[in-house]
Amino acid sequence: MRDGVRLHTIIAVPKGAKGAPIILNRTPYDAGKKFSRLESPNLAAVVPFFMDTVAEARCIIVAQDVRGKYKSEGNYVMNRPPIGPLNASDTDHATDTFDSIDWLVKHLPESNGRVAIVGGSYEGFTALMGTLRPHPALKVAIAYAPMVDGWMGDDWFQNGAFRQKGSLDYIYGQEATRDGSEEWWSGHRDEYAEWLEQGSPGDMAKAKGIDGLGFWKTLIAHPTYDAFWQEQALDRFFARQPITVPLIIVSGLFDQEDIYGGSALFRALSKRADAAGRLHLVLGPWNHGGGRREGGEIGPIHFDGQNAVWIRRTVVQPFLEHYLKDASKPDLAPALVYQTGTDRWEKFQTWPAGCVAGCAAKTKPIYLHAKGGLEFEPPGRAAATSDSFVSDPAKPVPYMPRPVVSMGPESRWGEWLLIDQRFVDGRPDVLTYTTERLTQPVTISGEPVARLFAATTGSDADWVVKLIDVWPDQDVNRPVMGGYQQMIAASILRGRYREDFARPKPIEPGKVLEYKVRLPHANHMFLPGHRIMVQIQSTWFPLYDRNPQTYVGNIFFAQPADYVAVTHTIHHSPDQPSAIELPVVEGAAR
Ligand code: PG9
Repeated sequence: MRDGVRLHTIIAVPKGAKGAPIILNRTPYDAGKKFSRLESPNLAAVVPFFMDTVAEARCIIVAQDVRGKYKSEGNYVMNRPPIGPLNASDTDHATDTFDSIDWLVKHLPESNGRVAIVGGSYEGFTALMGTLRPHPALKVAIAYAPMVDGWMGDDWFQNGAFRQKGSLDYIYGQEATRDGSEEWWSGHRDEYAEWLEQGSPGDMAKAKGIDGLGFWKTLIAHPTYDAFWQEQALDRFFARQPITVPLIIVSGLFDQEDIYGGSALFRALSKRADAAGRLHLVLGPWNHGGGRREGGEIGPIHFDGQNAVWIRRTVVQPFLEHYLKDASKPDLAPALVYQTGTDRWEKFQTWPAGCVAGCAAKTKPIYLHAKGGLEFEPPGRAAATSDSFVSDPAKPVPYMPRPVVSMGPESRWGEWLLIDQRFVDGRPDVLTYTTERLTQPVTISGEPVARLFAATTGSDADWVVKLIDVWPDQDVNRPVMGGYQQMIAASILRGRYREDFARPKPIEPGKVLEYKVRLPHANHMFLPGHRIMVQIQSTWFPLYDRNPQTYVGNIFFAQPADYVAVTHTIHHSPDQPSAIELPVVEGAAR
């Protein structure tokens, strides 16, 4: 690199290759592992799934350890920010990509001098960073489920709630050693029990000895959406840059790690003139990594065939071939989004507030009613105009059925967003609102937004909102789906940020306040015979840290006495009509 640091780079050149494009992947997860999916002489079998088509196309495949990881030299910085206010050095992923490409095109006579950068998640982040001040040989980028904003919804936080399980163990594995040889350990099968014993995230960090690690210290110094997060949010950052490299973003509707970034980046850039024909979004029925494998199912939920393989062959590969080999330009819609419920792909000119030709997507509130009702009509004068529940941090609502296992062979981490929600339905601290059986389909396309009128006897609170498709009581084709409560979109908001993500404020006990909870994007048809359901709760444990419900300066260090059981109240009256604004598509064909 320009500062003399050497990056470990593995180059796979197909035998006899001539005039071959270069596919570059820059990883914090061991470049060596990129060539060991299977033990095979067939390159397409050896490389990761998402490299199958480019391997079959006999491209040169290059994997590189990012600075400071595995066999690369230099110091490691988690998600190293671009050179600027957050990075005073003269190197970042952009310069390291530029220098690496410069070396590759000058030293690989088998190449045609054209490069694509491709990667997923963190590697999607490094791929996007590679398009900043790009080398002229970089012709195209593919970012699968890129991490874009770590506070709004990718990896570390979601609307201010800390995604503790998944972050602390990740930081430990990523930062404790250069070669990832130190793994998170646990004396519990049930993560729910382990984290409940520990108390706050700060207690867990101390117990595991990670309180000295760099990124942990960074996290606890930036619990709010301050300049540290805003400056490096790639949707905000790239909105201030020209679109220099044609890009396809391939993200998942049920991505439990980076559900926010792909759509957010597309939304930030897609209306610009320099995006036309050069920026595309694919949103598929995938969990984290599903778009980089086959894509067929998540747990018991089945989707249409090997849809991820189909996307790579019919969308990604032609896009790459156009820019790498002068093949004809594929006719791609700006956004290609899978419609769940009907299992078909839809082409959109804009996203979100998506709408295929000839219809109008508009938000249509669906209101909470007394007695657990849910209707498109606002609530009238009813006997009960609110529902209350005791939120007890000592008995938090699990985010998956216990024993909660998110690592190892029993892990349900990849499917938890689509687990049947009946495991919490009926809990006294989970409010459930349901429509009658639908007689007509209801189609939503875009971003649902919940508006809750809520009060608490505490001085802080989290609000979890889950939009659910309830299957008919009996499914004749797949009995396991009878009555299934399938989450379509769900999110959490830390109540202290209700007015300003950067400026937390205590909640005045007993005061009814309005909370806006933006849910992940959805493209779904609720079919006749199904019901629409909304569940509201205040913990999602141990994935998210518990809100002590006493307002404290930094929840990372809440003390045992701060955790108090309080009563939350959700209002559904004509004056305080809690509802979810659904992006309903009128006139959508079944
Ligand atoms: N979601 C993982 C990650 C991305 C960025 C930062 C931290 C973690 C990943 O799969 O890479």
